[in-house]
Amino acid sequence: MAMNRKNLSGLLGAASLVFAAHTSAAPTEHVVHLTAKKFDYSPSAITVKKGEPVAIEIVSSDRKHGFTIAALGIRSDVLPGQTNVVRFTPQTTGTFDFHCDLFCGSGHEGMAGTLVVVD
Ligand SMILES: [Cu+2]
Repeated sequence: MAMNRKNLSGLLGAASLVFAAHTSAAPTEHVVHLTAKKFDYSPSAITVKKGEPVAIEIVSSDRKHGFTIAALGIRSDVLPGQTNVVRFTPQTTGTFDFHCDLFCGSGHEGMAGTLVVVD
């Protein structure tokens, strides 16, 4: 009887391992690399899919910038010397402007790009 219980818990352990492996493989994140510098973003246009989780990894090659997509309520500081990650899952298709919202010099006003969300 004790033997049976041991076998049963071994079986349950194996089952939960399979379950864990399955759930961790779930939604794949679309990673986008974005570089910020005076006074642009590269690339300046990003295309993502509606309903697909996105991680925008932003690196500054000079100074502190900002990154904001006002229409989606998304913003982050972009600090030099680190990867600044913005995560979201777009729920609506369309074209959304993003721009730098931290004054970074005389070209700051034009530091912008577009996020395109497609079906
Ligand atoms: Cu700026």
